[in-house]
Amino acid sequence: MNRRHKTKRWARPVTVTTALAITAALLPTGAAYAGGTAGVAAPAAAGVTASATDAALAAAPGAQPNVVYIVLDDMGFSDLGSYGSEIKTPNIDKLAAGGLRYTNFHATPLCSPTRASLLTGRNPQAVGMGSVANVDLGPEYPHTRGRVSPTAATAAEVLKGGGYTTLGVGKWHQAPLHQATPAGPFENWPLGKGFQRYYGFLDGYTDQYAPQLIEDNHVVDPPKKEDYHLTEDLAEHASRYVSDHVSVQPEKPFFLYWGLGAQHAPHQVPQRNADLYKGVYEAGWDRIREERFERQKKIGLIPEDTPFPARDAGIAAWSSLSQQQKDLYVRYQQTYAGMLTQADEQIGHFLDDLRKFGKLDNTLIYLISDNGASKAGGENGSIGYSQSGFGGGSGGTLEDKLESIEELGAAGTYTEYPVGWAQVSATPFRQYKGTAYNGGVQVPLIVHWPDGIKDRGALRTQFHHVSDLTPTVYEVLGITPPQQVNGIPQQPITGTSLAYTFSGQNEPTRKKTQFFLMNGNRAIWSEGWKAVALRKPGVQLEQEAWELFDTRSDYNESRNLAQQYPEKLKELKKIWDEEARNNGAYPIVNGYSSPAVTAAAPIRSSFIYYPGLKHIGLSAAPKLKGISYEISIPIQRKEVKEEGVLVAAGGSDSGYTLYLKKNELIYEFHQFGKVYRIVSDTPVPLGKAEVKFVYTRAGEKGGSGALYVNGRKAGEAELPFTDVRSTDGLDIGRDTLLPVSLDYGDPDEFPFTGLLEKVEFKLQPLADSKK
Ligand SMILES: [Ca+2]
Ligand SMILES: [Ca+2]
Repeated sequence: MNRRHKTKRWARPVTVTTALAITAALLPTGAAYAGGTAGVAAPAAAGVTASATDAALAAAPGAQPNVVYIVLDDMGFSDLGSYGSEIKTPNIDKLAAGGLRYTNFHATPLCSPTRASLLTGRNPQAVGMGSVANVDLGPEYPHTRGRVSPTAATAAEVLKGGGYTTLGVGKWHQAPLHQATPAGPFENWPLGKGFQRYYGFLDGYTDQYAPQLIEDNHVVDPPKKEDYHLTEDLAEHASRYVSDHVSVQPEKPFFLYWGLGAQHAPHQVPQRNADLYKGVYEAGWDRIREERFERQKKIGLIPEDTPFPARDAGIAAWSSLSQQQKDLYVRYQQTYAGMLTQADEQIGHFLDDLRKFGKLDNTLIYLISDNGASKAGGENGSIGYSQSGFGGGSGGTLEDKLESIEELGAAGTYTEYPVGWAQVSATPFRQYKGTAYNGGVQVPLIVHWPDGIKDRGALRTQFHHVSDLTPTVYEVLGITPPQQVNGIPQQPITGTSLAYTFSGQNEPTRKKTQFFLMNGNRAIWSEGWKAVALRKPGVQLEQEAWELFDTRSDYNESRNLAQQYPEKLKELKKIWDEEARNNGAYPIVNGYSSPAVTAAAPIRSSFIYYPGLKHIGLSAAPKLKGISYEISIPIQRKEVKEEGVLVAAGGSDSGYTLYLKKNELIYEFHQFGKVYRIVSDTPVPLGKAEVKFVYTRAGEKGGSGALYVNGRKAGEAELPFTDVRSTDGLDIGRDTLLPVSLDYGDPDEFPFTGLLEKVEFKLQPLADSKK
C-alpha cells in the first residue's frame, strides 16, 4: 500500500516533563492509608432546592467548587503510571497523588453510552443511548436513539440552572451522526444539551492532525497551524475557556467537560513522542503485562492473591514471533504510549493553568476512561482503514502492514495497536471494550479536590459506576436536580453518589446493583456477585452461557462459579431482567447489525448542495453504497486556468474527488491503496457547462463510472464500488482535511476558482435498493 500525505507531521519536538514524574513505586500502598486523616467537605451552600418547576433552578450562592470531567477514550485499566504502567503519565499521576484512585470503578462497554451515563447520572438505555451515537434505530427503539432523551437533563443543563458557566471541549458523540451537518438539527449538539461554549468533534473519533471540528453550533474550518495536533488544540481551548471565564466572572463557578480524542484509534502522535519509548517495548507484551501486574500488586491496587490471567487464545506468545512481527508490534505500542504521554502533558498544561488561576484546590476533578482497551486492531494491528476490521476494511495482511510501517501514526492513517497490546492495557483483566467483563468496563477513576478531600494519594475499593459521578457532584454541591427541565418531567436519577467515599475509606459500597448491556453482551453486579454473558452470534439469547463470579474474593473474574451456585446465578439473571425492564432495555438488539440502523436518518434520493456549504461528516452525506447515482454540476468559466475541486469526500486512504485541472475533468476514487481514475477525453469548454459523474451499479458486485460534459460521454471505467470509509467527510468546491488526490498540486484544498452553481446528487430511489 502506498499512502502519501500532503504534509508529513512528524516534526514537532515534544518535551516530557520528567521532573514531575511520580513513579508508581513511590506512591504509597493502599494499606499505608489505613486510619489516615479523612475529611469530607461539608456540602457547599445549600444552593438549589427541589421543586417541580424550572424556576427552582436559581443561582447557587458563591464559593461553590468548580467541576471538571476529563474523559480519556479506550484507555485500559493499567495504562496510567499510577495504575501500574511504564507509560509516562506524570501529570495524571500527580493528580492521583493529590487525590483518590478507585480500584473498582466501572464504565459501560462503549463510548457514547458511558458519556450519556456520565452526563445524566442514569443508565444509558434509560436515556436513549443503548449504543453509539452512530446508531439511531428510530422511535420504536427508544433505548437506542443515538441521543440523550430530554427526560434526562445533563449535568451541564442542571449546573447551568444552578448558576454555573458550562464549558465543553473534545469528543461529543451524543448526537445522532445524521445530525452532524452544518445545519444541524442542533438540539442534540452540546449547546442543545446545556453547554454554553463547546469546541470539539461530534463523531466517535477523528484524525488527530486533520480533525472534523465544530465550535458551538458551527462547523469550523480545519486548523491551518503547522504541526497541529488535536490533543494540544483541545487543551488550549479548555484553558482558554476557563481563562475567559475566571477573568470576567471570577465569582461564578464553572463546569468543564473535556473528552480527549486519545486513546481512541487512530493512534497518531509526532514520531518524537513515540521515540520516547525506544527500547522499552522490545521486551514484548508478555513481559510488559507481567511487569504491570506486579506493579499493581506493589501499589496495592489489586489484591495480593489475584491470579495472573492466561494469555488470550488469539494472541501469540511474544517469543514465538518473527523479528519482523516484533519490529512492527513494537512500533504500534511506542505510538500508543507516546500518544498517552502527550495527552498527559496537555492535561498537565491545563492543570498548571488552573493552579495559576487559583482554582485548582477548589475544583472537583474526575479523570476516567470511557471503556476498556480496544481489540479492534486484531492480530496485526492496523495502519490504514483497509487494515482495520473496525473501519470495514479487509483486515489486511502482515505484509501490507510491514510495507506501510513508516506511515504508522501519521496523518490520514487509522493506526490501532494489535490485540496483544490491548491485553496489556487490560491488565489484570480478561476481555475488552464492547463486553461487560472487567476488561471492557473496569477503568481508572481519579478524583482530585484538595478543598473537599483530605486523604491524599489514597485508594478506594468500593464498587461504583460511571452513572454515580454526576449524582456525587449534585450531592457535594447541594443541588437537588429539578423534577422538570425545560418543562419536561425528568426520569429519576438512578446513580448512587460516591461522596461518602471521599472520607470513608473502609465504608462498604452503597451501590446495590449495576446492570450492563451492550449489543447483547450482558452483565449484572449485585452485592458483590457478578454474572456475565457474552453474545454469541447465531445462538439464541436464552441459550447463552452465563458465568458467575464472587467479586468480593475474585478481583479479576478468574473463577466461574456458575456450576457451583446455580441458584445464585438464577437470582442474578432475574435481577438482570428486572433491571432491563426498569431501564427500558428490551427488546435486546445488536445496534450495529440491526437492519434498522439508519431507520431514523432522513431518507432522500436527491441532495442539492450550494457553494460555501461547510464540511459534512460522512454519516450525514449521501450514502453511495450499493446503488446507482449521478452527480451533476453546472459551472461557468472565463479562462482555462479556472480549475479546482468541484466535489470531494474522504481522503487518499478512501475517498472520491471530481475536479478540473488543465481543462480536463477528472474523477478519482481511492480505496485502500488502489486508485481508479477517469479523465475526460475532450477539454471542458469555457463559458457555461454541465459536468456529470454517473455511476451505474451492475448486479450485486461491480459497476462502472462515466464522465459527461454537456451531455456527451467523455470517459468511462469499471468501478467495483464507490462508497467511502474515512475520518474525513464531504466538501463542495474544495477538498478539506485529508486530500483525496495526490495530483492537485500546491494550492491548499484546491478550491474551484470558476463559478460553481450547485452540486446535485441524484440517487437511485432507495426503495429499489437495500437501505
Ligand atoms: Ca471509547
Ligand atoms: Ca478531504
